[in-house]
Amino acid sequence: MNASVEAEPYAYRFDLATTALLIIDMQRDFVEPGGFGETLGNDVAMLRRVIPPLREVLDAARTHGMTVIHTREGHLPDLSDCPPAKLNRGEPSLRIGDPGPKGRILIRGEYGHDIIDELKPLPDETVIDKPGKGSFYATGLQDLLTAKGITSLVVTGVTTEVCVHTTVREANDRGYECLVLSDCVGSYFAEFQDAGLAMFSAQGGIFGWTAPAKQFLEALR
Ligand code: TIU
Repeated sequence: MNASVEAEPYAYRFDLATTALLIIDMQRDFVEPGGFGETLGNDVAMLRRVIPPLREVLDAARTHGMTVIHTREGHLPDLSDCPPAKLNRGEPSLRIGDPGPKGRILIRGEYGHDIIDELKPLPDETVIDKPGKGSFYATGLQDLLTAKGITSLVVTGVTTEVCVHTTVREANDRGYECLVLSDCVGSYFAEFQDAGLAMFSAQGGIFGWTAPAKQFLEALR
């Protein structure tokens, strides 16, 4: 099925068969109180507002049989995949790997590292574990997309200017057509949300397109 979304800077056209919904890092550590995001000094309420529209988009994607891919940022229990530069940056109250209220912070297998219940992956949906901000760095994402014939990505998740931006930039350089759903991505900072969104579609779509969830849902009807 071919569809067209009213978007910035112009219509985003895609084929459902070659498009994946990418949900970035909707993990308890980022969006629930007591996790990594809060230990960095952030207000998680800023991110929780994306949950309802994202849930609607996920339901629609599942109904239409779209490929759905979730990512999680995190590290091995021995931290061998976490560079000291990341571990020590910012002198946080709790470091990656420290025991926190949701288990060891940002460690694979811990409760806080997993995806929130509202967006829990189904058994047939891929979950990509990534050590960095980008979803392509040190993961099997590109091989997976190639194997599935995916050329377009509808991108959602957190945070807009960090993992979402890094991923879209990586994807853009690899030739993927990215649509970022503006109310399904969130930042701890209102000004970064606005600027981050504007950056995607500026200059004729330098990194891709943006549109609110309702325009994407409309296109699927
Ligand atoms: N701190 C922040 O804004 N983000 C991250 O650390 N990771 C993601 O964006 N997933």
